[in-house]
Amino acid sequence: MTVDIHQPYDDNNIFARIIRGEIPCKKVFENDQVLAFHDINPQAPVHILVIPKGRYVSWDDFSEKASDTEIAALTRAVGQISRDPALNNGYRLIVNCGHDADQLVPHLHIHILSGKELGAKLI
Ligand code: IU
Repeated sequence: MTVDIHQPYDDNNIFARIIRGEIPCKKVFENDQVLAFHDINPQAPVHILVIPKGRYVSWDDFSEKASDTEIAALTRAVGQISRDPALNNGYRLIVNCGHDADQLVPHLHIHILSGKELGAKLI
C-alpha cells in the first residue's frame, strides 16, 4: 500500500524496526542521526537507502518538522556515502513522496543508485 503523506508516523514500520535493531540490515553507514543500508531489492549494482533516525513519514514531513541539525546530518551522510570510490562515475538520488510517487515505506528514505549507466531520467 502506498503512503498517504498526511498519515501519522507508524512506529512499527519496517525502517523503524531496522533502526531499533529488531530486523537486520546490510549497514553501510551509521551515526547518531542517520542510518544507511543496502536496499533488499536492488535496482542497480549499488542501491543504498539513507534514512534519518527521527520519526518522519516522508520528505514532506521531514522538510517541515526536522531540525536544521537533522537536515544537515542527512545531507552530509548522503554526501559522505556518495564519495565512496564505487560511486566515482556518478549516482542518482531519488526520494519518493506519497501515493503518486509510489512511496511504499512510511519512513523517509533517500535512494542512492549507482554502479552502471542508469539510463533515461524521468524528468
Ligand atoms: P519506496 O521509495 O518507498 O517505493 O521504496 C521502498 C524501498 O525499500 C524499496 O526499494 C524496497 O526494496 C526497500 N525495502 C528494503 O530495503 N527492505 C525492506 O525490508 C523493505 C523494503 I519492506
